[in-house]
Amino acid sequence: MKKILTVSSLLAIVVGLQLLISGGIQAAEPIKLTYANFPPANTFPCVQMERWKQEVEKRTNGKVSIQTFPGGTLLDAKNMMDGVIAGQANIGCLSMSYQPGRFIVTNALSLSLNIKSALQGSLTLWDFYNKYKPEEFSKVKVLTMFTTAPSNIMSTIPIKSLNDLKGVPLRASGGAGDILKLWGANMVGMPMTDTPEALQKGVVKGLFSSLEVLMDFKFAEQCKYATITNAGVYPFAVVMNMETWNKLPDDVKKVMDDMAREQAEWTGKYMDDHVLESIEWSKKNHGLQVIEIPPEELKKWHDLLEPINNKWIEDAKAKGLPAEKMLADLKELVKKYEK
Ligand code: 3IO
Repeated sequence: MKKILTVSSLLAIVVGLQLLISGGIQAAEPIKLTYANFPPANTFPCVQMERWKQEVEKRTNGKVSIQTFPGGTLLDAKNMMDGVIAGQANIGCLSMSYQPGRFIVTNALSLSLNIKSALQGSLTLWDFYNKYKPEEFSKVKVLTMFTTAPSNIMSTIPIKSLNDLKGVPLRASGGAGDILKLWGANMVGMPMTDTPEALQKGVVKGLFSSLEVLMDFKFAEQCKYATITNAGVYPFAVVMNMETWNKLPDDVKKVMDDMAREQAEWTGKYMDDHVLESIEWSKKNHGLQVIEIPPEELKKWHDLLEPINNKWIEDAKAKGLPAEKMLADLKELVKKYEK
């Protein structure tokens, strides 16, 4: 009896110790991942980054630990994709508009599609990406995608008509930039992160993007006018280095895969709410004037954008893509997520 007790208690000690050690190793040495982002920490791409980090750490019970690098401290706006492919960061968040030719399929989100909200744009983009799994993302693991809310003109001078817009230097990028050009503005292409300085120096008289930047970049200090055009969203992707992904345990991969669409939805909602907050903040603190174009006039602005979609079809076809079918599918998705 005494001997049996000893053997079983010894066994219990051994098993207990093993659990302790493995648990201890797991707690002491989580899988560490770096996550690079280009704009400042308070802007929406970084807010969604922190939310993703927290949820992944929670849902993997601390098995994964993510170190975030906002403000271009690890990779900047234009190096994001190549930096992640090269492994300079494990994860990166990029604005596809900075390399329009590189992300031709998913940049279709910034065509003339009448997307009304970031939530609608984000869910549309996520489904569209999954339907076509475009070549341009084959070297990375895509963790999520989302879009901004529709773009509007923020400017230091009031813009109430197409005539007012003629030749005015305004910052935009990619597909949103093509929209400004068709409206006759003097489009100046640059990443969002170069815009504060360009505005300060007077190189541009405003910008064309989603309105939450009035507050987050304090553009409302200089841009006292917002002309509501609701045209063109900017698509974003969060990508992981493929080797990093392949080495992750299956349970961690599952947590990340299960979060992908949810993260798109979360970010879309956050953006839509934050745009409203930003408009109120800008009115209250900087006397922002919101300029509404009469509907029949605004229709003319939107009708001018027809060539954008046709040009995309031409370019996509030249790359051997089923462009007409893709655009038809994209329009279907936009309709599906209208509500
Ligand atoms: C954007 C980019 C970085 C931080 C906040 C932002 N809000 C809207 C955008 C989209 C845009 O204009 C861009 O350059 O990607």
